[in-house]
Amino acid sequence: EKKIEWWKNAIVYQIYPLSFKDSNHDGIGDLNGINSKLDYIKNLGIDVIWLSPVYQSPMDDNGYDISDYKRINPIFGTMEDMENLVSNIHKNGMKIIMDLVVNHTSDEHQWFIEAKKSKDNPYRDYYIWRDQPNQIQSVFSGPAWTYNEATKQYYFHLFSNKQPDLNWHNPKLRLEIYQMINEWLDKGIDGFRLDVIDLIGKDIDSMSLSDGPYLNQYLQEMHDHCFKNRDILTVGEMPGLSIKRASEITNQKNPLLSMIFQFSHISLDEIPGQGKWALKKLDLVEFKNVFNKLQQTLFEKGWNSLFLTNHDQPRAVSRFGNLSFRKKSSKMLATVLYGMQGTPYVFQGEEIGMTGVQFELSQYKDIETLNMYRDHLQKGYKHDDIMTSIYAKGRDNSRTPLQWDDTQNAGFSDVQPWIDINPNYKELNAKKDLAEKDSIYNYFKELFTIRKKYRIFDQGTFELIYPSHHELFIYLRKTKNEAILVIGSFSENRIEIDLSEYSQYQCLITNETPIDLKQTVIPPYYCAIYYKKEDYHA
Ligand code: TEU
Ligand code: CA
Repeated sequence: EKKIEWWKNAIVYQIYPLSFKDSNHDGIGDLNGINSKLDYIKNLGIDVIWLSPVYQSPMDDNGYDISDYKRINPIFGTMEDMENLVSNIHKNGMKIIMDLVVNHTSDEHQWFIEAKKSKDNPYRDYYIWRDQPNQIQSVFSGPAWTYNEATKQYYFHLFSNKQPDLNWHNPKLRLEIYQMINEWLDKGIDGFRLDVIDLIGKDIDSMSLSDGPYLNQYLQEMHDHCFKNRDILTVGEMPGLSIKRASEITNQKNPLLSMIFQFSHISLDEIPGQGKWALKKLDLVEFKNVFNKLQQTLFEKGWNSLFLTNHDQPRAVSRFGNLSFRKKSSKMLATVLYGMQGTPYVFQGEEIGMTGVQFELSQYKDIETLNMYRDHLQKGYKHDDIMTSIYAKGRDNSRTPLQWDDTQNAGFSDVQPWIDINPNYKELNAKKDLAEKDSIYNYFKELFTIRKKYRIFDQGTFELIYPSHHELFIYLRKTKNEAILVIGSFSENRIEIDLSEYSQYQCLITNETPIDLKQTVIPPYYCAIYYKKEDYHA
């Protein structure tokens, strides 16, 4: 069988360092805290750790506003703590990819401090300046332009006004970025997650932001200067990219990136065109159709990531599962997601079914949430309606500290953390989960073991079964000599369905006692993977 690239069936675990584990009693997660939990991560069956940014930053957007790409933020530790962590991750047979945020810097980056001094400063054109703003709005509410008194021009920032967008049309800037990327790769890290990399080809004046006219040119140049001759994993966060473009960018013949984060499947519970805060009930058939399109379009062409959540999204079980069936639906979501073709991503806490929160407004920390609250209030929205949207889609849902055990502060820290702990930590924590026979962690671990044992997961075809069913997500994957049937129920009711044609398949894993497929009833939030070895047809 042809050898496949290691990152195709590697399991990636995303760590949001602020909220993972505090080791020096300041209530803030840090590098040495991560180091103390490598066994927990390794035992889950993780191959790669994706570390959200730990570079020097004023933390306006929790590190996605970088003021020095070459220094570690002291709140997370020192450069030797970082080098120590990288070497321990490697000693544990795992790899580490870092978060590369190069669409913008912090306004406290030396380049911007220089650029805003005068119009003829050598760094002026590292950023985007105009005499007059256009209509582009910031993702974090308000205009995407801020006036700079000293030089009487506006600068562009798609995110906060402390995150000025870099001017990628400037070849000098691009070369400095490539040099920085190579410095990190030469330190021995194993790749990058590239933050909103779909934006670097933007053309401001034609207001073309995501997937702009220069995207392929700059990605090709970055690939040729940095990634080409290295055995690394690069995953591009590309919220605005179509599935077809995703296939082009990751095309196996000339891949500009190993894979991408595509977002078509996690914008289905918002009113189309009105953004994430305008809530709409998820239609499972739409959800299934998007995954089907992703699987078909990328099959034997490009490569995809498999994720349901991250530090920007709500908790998976709160959004797509059911808290009255928290354990079963956590396992069901993982089974349905990771049974597909692509590289699996687990966000910290997903492996123990952590849930979202419903805080008081004063407890929220995320700039996106706080700006949105003020903006919606000004537009006349009612407090309770705004809070309903924040409970459903606020990023802090996924940023509360990891719940290690039921001691004070959930074992995350021995002092008050930077953000409050989810009040359910006493009954929902890693220690308790691992002690239970129906542990979610141990289910994920078993699922990943199975995923590695059978090649069908990274090579099989994909076909929806009962595609128009509104409560069951069932699909069939096949190679010439194997087949698996993946079943996930999104319903709290028992469902009648005829799957008798698969009654010869054997159950590999399930979230309760396996049902015999001659039966016709699927229990609430049931999930399972059934397997059959096809006798070889010449
Ligand atoms: O997120 C980019 C992005 O698309 C976000 O705007 C996301 O869709 C939104 O926050 C959902 O609510 C990346 C990082 O993941 C995010 O944490 C940063 O805030 C953002 O870029 C700017 O760097
Ligand atoms: Ca700390």
